[in-house]
Amino acid sequence: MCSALLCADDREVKFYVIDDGIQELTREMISVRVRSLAKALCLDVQLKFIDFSSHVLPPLTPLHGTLTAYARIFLPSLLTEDSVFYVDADIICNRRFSLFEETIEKQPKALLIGCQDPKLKILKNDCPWAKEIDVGDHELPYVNTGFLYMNLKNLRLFGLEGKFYDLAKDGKQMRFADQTALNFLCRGQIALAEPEFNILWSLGQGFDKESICNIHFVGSVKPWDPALKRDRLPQVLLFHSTAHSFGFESTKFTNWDETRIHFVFRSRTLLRMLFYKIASSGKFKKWQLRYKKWMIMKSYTKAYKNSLIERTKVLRQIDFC
Ligand SMILES: [Mn+2]
Repeated sequence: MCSALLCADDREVKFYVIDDGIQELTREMISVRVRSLAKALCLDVQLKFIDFSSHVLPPLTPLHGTLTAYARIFLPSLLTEDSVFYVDADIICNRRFSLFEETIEKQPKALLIGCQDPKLKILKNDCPWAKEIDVGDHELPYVNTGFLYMNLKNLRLFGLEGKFYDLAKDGKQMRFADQTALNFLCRGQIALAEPEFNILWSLGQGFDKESICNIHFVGSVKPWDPALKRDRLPQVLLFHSTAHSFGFESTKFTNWDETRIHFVFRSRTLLRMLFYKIASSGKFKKWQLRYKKWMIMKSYTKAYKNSLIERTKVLRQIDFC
């Protein structure tokens, strides 16, 4: 939320937090942090927690153990606004929201605007109802629903919730929860935005993006997960250093100099596999460690540069209370 605030261009920002059982203390902490940052940035911020825990849902496939992901499908009735940016809690925003405006203007009728999912790409790759639709629709772009512009006005007219309830009745497994449902239901009425608004970065992956982008920590294990043993992964470092820069106390964040690496090496390319084979033979332990450190450092610094470079300029002037 703090990172999203820094990417806002309007003086007035309204946040709605989908609350599916956030603890009172955490809610307070979120309010204090967001309000103090807004004050420092001279922004007028409103913050509301929407209780989703009492929402009655049909039997659904959970995502990462909860049904909260489906909440965005109900935003047309939970909110009164005409449109909203939906942003997952596992995203660090770096890209100004105003850069999205041109896309919205070009696609006034679209129900949703999102970024194409780099892995799934087209509808047929995640569509349990593929047999019931036109073959032509199989090739429609498939978006990741972590970052979405939702035209709530049009979605109300479209009757999204009613359509979703009908869909849930057939009991088919929705592999990616709301994402599976939204891509199917809104097919043909989803527009694409620049991929930089939602760059997926899962644990174990390197980072090679050159431009300022929103970073989405996908996967069931998140960089802040206390159960995560590998706490020197670039994603973990980026998350904690970002939290640190916003004034959150972060026990895990340390400087590079202090970093000791215990990192399960993962690689896809043959060359790296070969290198690993040689390096793990014991003779080359020193090189193996250096190589790992270099890999982590490269990914982390690249992600850090591409994400915080603009923000740190602002943060230096902020005195957190
Ligand atoms: Mn997510």
